[in-house]
Amino acid sequence: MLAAEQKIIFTGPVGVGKTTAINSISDIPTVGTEARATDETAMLKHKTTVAMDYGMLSLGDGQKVHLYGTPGQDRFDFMWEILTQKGIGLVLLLDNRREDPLEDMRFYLESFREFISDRTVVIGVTGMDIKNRPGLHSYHNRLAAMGMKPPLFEVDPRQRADVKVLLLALLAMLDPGLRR
Ligand SMILES: Nc1nc2c(ncn2[C@@H]2O[C@H](COP(=O)(O)OP(=O)(O)O)[C@@H](O)[C@H]2O)c(=O)[nH]1
Ligand SMILES: [Mg+2]
Repeated sequence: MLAAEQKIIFTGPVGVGKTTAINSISDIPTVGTEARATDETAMLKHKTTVAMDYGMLSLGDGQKVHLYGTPGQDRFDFMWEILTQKGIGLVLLLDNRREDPLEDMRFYLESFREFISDRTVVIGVTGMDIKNRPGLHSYHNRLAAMGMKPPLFEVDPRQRADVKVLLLALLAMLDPGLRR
C-alpha cells in the first residue's frame, strides 16, 4: 500500500501543458504561484515571472495525491531539486509542437536522472493534435537508445481522462502489489 499522502511532480518545457494538466485533474482550485526573480540577472534585464503549480487529487480510498508543476524556465532549475523532495514520481510532459521534442526528452531525463533512478517516471506527449511528427515510435526508439522503457502516452492536458491515464500508470508502477 502507498502512504495516504503522496506527491507527484509535473515537469517539461514552457508551454507544454503542465498548468493545464494540473487544472484538469485537480479536485481543488489550483494554485499558481507567481514569484518574481530577484537575482542580479533579473534586475539587470527585465523582470521575470515564474509559475509553480499546485493541485490535489483525492483517490477513492482516502489517498491524496499532491500535484506540483515545476517552473519551466531553465534558469529556475535550482527549484527542481527542492520541488522533487519527497516526491514519489515524475510526470514528464513533452511538446510535439516544439523544435526538437526528442532532445527535450533527453534533457529532462538527464536533469532528473537521480530522482528517476530510485523513483519512477511516465511520459506524456502533448500537442500531437497540432503536429503529429515525430511519432511515438521515435520517442520509443530514443528511449531504448537511452536504455529506458517508461510508460509513454499521447496526451491532451485539457482532457482530464488523458491526465488520469498518466497518473494511473505512475501509481500502478509504484504500488508493489501491481508490480510485475
Ligand atoms: N492544441 C493543444 N493545445 C495544448 C495541448 N497541451 C497544452 N495546450 C495549450 O498550450 C498552452 C500552454 O499550456 P500551459 O498549461 O500553460 O503550459 P505550461 O507552461 O507547461 O504550464 C495552453 O493554451 C494549453 O491549452 C495539446 O495537447 N493540444
Ligand atoms: Mg504553467
